[in-house]
Amino acid sequence: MDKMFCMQCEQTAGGKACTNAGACGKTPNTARLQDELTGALVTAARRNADVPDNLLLESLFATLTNVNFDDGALENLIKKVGQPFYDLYKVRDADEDTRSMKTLLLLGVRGLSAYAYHALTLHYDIAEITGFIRKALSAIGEPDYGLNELLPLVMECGKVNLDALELLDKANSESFGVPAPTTVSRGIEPGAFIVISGHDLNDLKLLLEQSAGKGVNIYTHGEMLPAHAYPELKKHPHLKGNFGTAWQNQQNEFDGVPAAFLFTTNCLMPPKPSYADRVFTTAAVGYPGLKHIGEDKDFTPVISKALELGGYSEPKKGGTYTTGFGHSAVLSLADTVIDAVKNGAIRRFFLVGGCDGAKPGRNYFTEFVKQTPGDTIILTLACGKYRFNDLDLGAIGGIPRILDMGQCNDAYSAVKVALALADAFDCGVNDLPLTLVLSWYEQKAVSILLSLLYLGIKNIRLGPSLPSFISPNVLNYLVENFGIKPITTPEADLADMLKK
Ligand code: FSO
Ligand code: SF4
Repeated sequence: MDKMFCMQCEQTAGGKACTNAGACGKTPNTARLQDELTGALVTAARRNADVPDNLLLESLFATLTNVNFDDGALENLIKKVGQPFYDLYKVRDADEDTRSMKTLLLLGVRGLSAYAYHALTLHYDIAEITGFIRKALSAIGEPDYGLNELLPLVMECGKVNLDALELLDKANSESFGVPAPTTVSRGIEPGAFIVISGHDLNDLKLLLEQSAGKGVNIYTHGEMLPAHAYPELKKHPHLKGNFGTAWQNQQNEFDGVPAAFLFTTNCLMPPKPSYADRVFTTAAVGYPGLKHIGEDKDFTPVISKALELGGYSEPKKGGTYTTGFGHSAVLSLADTVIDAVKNGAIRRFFLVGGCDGAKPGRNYFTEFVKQTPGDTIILTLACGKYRFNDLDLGAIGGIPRILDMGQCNDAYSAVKVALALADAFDCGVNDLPLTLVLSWYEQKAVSILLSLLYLGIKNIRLGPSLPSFISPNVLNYLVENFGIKPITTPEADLADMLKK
């Protein structure tokens, strides 16, 4: 009972697996309950048992890194699924490559579930997506499946994840308007305020509506920054700006701040006692002792807490960020971009995106971007952008050199732009002057990587380290078929990329 086995994220202990306690703060009991919940979902899928879509997605979401640490909430989900535990250790007894592929499939499905969950929240039809999730979970429990059966499912996971991202892109822009380039203040005004983190734009919308006229300002944090670009969200005058940076800095950035904090999704870290009394969770997120906002989405306790704390009495100065370069904003510049490529003003695009994390090796991404030559454009998305989105790298013909395309789910925007450029230049995506340099941390990044592989995108650089659940043979397959490479140094990698 005091042992665990979890290797699902990049900060896993010793680069191998967390076996005594999670580096994320997860206890062995929480890890056991998450295994049990996953096992119950596998059994349900194998028996065709009736598990409603919202329960299926919320349960998988609750097993993602930095989402749910609350044993009571996990026990409740297990009870609701109501199926006996399929012992995941059976999967762990399989040969190394089968284990690796089943893990890749499971983690891809977990990431996919998070995106599908957001689309479901906005009432979009996810039946085909959940149909695939059930098929994949059933395959994970299939004792006779080996590489031949699992590889097509892993690729299908990439396809279905792309479908989910496309659906979510449609859901977000139909619900909140088409995102447009927006400058976001990093300063904090005097008075009560709430900081909202995570990826759920609908939670932000509800919070903005419920807090309107109550004397409380709202600031985004981490992956919520791109919310400022959506017309239906930014129309609220009390959505003031962005507080802090990426998720892994929260324990320092929240320390002693007189504001309420709301976590709508990952990435939640164990809160310090100095601010735990003011942190709230909702949806799949949970942590023992923190107040949870239930399905009624009544954010009154969050608003009351912010008013009670009162905020700062003096303004806190800060610079600005620019966000909102989704596919429609970038493609509205298509003619300028195409001309700039043709006349040599733009030599190459780099997509430097993905997750952030605490490892010092992640400075690579800051250094990489700093060293990119002035005739290159950096497309970015997800929380990894905080490594460099405060840099002023200037512009090329009026196009800023750093274009923030949004959250991790906006990877769809990057794909759409890449496909449109390939079309305009009458070539394949792999023939474009485009290199992908991705940072990964957790399972959503795994599902996005699978989508890129499904699209046949080659020569992706991946860092800061390769996933520990990839066996040598599976890695060989990825290297031989997709040319995936680990990052080395910014100097060497840039020299290699610019040779092409
Ligand atoms: Fe980051 Fe966390 Fe969006 Fe992730 S906040 S790390 S890949 O959950 O989802 O980019
Ligand atoms: Fe370790 Fe990551 Fe699992 Fe947490 S989620 S227990 S840090 S591998």
